[in-house]
Amino acid sequence: MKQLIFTLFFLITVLNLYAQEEHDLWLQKKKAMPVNVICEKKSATLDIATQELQQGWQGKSGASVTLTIKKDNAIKNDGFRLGQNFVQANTELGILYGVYELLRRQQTGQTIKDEIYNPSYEIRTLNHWDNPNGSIERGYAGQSIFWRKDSSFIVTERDKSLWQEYARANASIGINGSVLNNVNASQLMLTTDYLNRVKAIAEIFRPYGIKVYLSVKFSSPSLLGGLKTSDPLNDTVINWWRAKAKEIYSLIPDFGGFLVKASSEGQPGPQDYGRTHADGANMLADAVKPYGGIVMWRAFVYSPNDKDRAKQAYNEFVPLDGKFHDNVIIQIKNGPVDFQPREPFSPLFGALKKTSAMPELQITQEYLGHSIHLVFLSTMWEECLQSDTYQQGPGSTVARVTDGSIYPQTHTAIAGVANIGLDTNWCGHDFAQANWYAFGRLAWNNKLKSTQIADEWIRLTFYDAASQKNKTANYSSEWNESFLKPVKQMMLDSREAAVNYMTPLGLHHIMSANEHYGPGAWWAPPRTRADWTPPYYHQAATNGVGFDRTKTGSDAVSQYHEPLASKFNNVNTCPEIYLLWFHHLPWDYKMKSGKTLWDELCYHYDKGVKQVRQFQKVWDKVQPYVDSSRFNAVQRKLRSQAVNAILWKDACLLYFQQFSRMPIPYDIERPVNNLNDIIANDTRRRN
Ligand code: GCV
Repeated sequence: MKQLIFTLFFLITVLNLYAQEEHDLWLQKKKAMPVNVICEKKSATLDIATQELQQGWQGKSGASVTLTIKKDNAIKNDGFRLGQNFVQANTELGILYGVYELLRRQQTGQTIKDEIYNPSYEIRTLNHWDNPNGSIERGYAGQSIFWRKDSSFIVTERDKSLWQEYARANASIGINGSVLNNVNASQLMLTTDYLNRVKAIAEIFRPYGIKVYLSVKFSSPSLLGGLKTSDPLNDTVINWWRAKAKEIYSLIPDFGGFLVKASSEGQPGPQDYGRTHADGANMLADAVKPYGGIVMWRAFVYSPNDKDRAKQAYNEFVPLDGKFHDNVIIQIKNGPVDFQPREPFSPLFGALKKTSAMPELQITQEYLGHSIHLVFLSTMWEECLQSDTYQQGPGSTVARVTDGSIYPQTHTAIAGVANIGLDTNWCGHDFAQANWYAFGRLAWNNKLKSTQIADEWIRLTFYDAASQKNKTANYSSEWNESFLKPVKQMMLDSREAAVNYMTPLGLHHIMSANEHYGPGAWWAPPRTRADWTPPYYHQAATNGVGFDRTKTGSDAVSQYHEPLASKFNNVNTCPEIYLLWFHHLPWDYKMKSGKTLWDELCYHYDKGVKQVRQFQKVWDKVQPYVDSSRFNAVQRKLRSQAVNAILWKDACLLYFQQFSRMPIPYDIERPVNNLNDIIANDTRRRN
């Protein structure tokens, strides 16, 4: 009996330890060297900075580190100057960010020289699509860490410690804002119970420099205040929002402001009252202005009336350029449709010249395999941020037209739709943590390369995690060769692999309806909005495939500056990665490779599957360097990913083959699923 109890106790302890590694993200506990921290001032934030140094110092044993707050015009916002033994900043938060950077550089073996680090964006936020009942829209890592189903508003010790861990993780990568609820907002969020919980969250976040924001429902004055209208130009409505802002700021003096999804996908908005987005946004912006708040107004708008959904945000927002108040920022998804595995950048970037614009990226993998597929999204975001809009000639990248480099913006910001939930590992997939990390790093420095981000994340998350390997003298170089190198390559290839097995050559929005996981190119039930069905986007027919957005088609190309408009318009110069986004082409169209379009499509799908099969081999081989808990979890997920990649390939090739009427090249693995079965399963799952 004694033996059994001991064994059980041992097992629980070991399991907990493993779970702890998953839970600790990129902040794995390290054995620290003694360090003497010199800091003249005292505050909650500076105490955290000191404590972090003491718990994580990897420099010379017994070294002294000075933390100094001193005005320096070369340092912007919460930026900092860093040396081997000092951090200097204008603000306390700058000191904290500097400390995290110093520790990161020590832990990842990067050089530390006297250098200034300024953030690319002033506001770096996570958007949580968390509902008041604790569920998360497009969340794949459990329930909300903020809200509970039982509507209990008691703040437990467990809540507090989780929020603190969350705040610390964010601060360590420079994130300084959290929108705590879904953009499909409930008016409930503005009621006293919820606001008091927001206050409690804000108190935990404050020393880590994380401001809280709320998504608001535009019709709240009617729904909550009982007003007859929510017309933004109506005086009683204006006063209702002013009073609400006053109430919020009396509870949370550093409240960040509002995020608004309005007149979009059935959400109420100013257009319901014949008003414009500017009327709506400005009214809310005026309400929070006295307190220094901002409004992030989303440009994710489309209606079934337009022939091309991809054009609509531009059409609605460009005429309003210059009409928004200076504490409004237009939040724009990276692509013109919806967070697809690959889209060209939204033409709104570079079109707005007198209005602050901010990128919205999606960290949660709604269209990229949920928390089942291993897909490192940093390369996708880098591709978007480094895309040239040509707004003011070459070099006007999305990064530069949003961070204030090209024209002054009163506020600069970036948002990432979070993938965080109550799962022990926060993100559902151990590698999805890398996407949270990458978002923060790019928000701080929008010029960072994905290869550096992956390198840092792997070192911080996995070094020392071997449970089966004895540490030898040359363990570090062995680890670099046998773990870091192959795993990094797998991460860097993973997004292109997903594009290959899901939507190659510019295909988009051909996923299964509702849950957006597997393939669904055929889905178009009668009386469904066309722009919610895949055939609207792929336009497959016997004469070819692809959406004609050229000048003779929907003319979406003209929303881009020259020379891009002409480049995309001409089939010979349009990058093949965007080919079927901009062109409808015959199945036997000759590609640059000399293959027909049909064959090329087949080979891309096949390549995607092969890449995932290769990832499985890479992972199996690194087993000696990973703790068994994370090893097994990732191995299982890779198996599911392979099954799903094969399903995507089979479904898309068999479906499109009905139109191409051409054989699948004979050197490609034959489908193992029947199209009818795939469609039947898909339909069954949805019913
Ligand atoms: C929060 C897509 C998603 C929705 C999401 C919407 C948005 O349509 O499927 O879940 O709603 O984008 O970004 O507002």
